[in-house]
Amino acid sequence: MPSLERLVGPTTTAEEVNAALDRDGAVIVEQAIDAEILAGLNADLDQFVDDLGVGLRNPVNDRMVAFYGSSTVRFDGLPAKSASFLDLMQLPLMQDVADLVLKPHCEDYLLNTAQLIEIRPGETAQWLHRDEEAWPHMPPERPQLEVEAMFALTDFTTANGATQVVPGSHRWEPDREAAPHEILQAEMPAGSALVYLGSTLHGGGANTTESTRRRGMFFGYVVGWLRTEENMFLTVPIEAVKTMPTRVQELLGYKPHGPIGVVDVGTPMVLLT
Ligand SMILES: O=C(O)CCC(=O)C(=O)O
Ligand SMILES: [Fe+2]
Repeated sequence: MPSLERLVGPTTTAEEVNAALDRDGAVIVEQAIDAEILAGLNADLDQFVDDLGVGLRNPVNDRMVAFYGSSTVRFDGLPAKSASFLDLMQLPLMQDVADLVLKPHCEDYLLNTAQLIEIRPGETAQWLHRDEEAWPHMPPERPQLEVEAMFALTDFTTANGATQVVPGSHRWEPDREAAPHEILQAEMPAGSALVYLGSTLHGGGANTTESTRRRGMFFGYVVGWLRTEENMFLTVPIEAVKTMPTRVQELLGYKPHGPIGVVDVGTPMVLLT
C-alpha cells in the first residue's frame, strides 16, 4: 500500500517537510494550523459558502465545469474574504517550505491561487492531475514551479472525499497513469495540511456520505516570474478597459488561458460588461 509520512505541525521543520516532498511528492502535517485559525477560517468563510452554493458561476469551458465539480462549493479571493487567511499565509511553515522548494528558481514567489473547496455528498472523484498542468506549454525538464497545501477545515475521510494522492508521482514520466494500488487518500483531522508539489498527481475524492461535507482550503506559491512584465491590472484602470475593443481586453489579461488568470474560478471578461 502506498503511504505518506505524517509530521506534527508544532514540532515540524521546513527541512523535514522538504525532505518528504523530495522523496514522496507530498506529506501530511497534522496540527498545521491551531484551533484559533481553524475556527477563524471557518467563521470567515461560512457565509460565502452559503451564499455562493455549488458549481462554477462563470466557467471558462466545459472541461473546467467537469473538473471543478457540480456538487462542490469553490471560490477564490480569500485574502480579501478572511483575516484568518492572512494569518495562515504568513505562517512560517509554508513560507519556509516555499523558500526551500522555489527560491532556488526565482527571486521570490507569489500566491498562485487560494480556494475554498467544499465537496458535498454525491460529488464524484476529480480526475488525477498535476496542478502544474495549468502551464501545459512548459517542457517537462523544468524547475519546480509550485508548492501547495490543502488544509482540512473539517476532518478528511475516505468516505467524505479526502484528497487522492499518488506518492512518488512527482518523478514519473508525464504520461504514466496511476494504478489503483498506487493511489491513497489523505485522511487527516481538521487543522492538518497535505503539503504537495505542483508536479505530484492528486485530485479531490468522491463524497459517498449521506450528509457529511468535506471542507478544504488550499493555496499554493508559484515562482514569481510566472506573470507579465507590466502589471496591466494596475497600470490600466478597469473603467478604461471596459470601453476598449474585446481583443484589446483579451490581450490585457481579461481572457483566461485555461485555468490561468481566473476570477471567481471563472472568466474575468464578465467584469467588463
Ligand atoms: O479538493 C481536493 O481535494 C483537491 C482539489 C484539487 O486538486 C484541485 O482543484 O486542483
Ligand atoms: Fe489539484
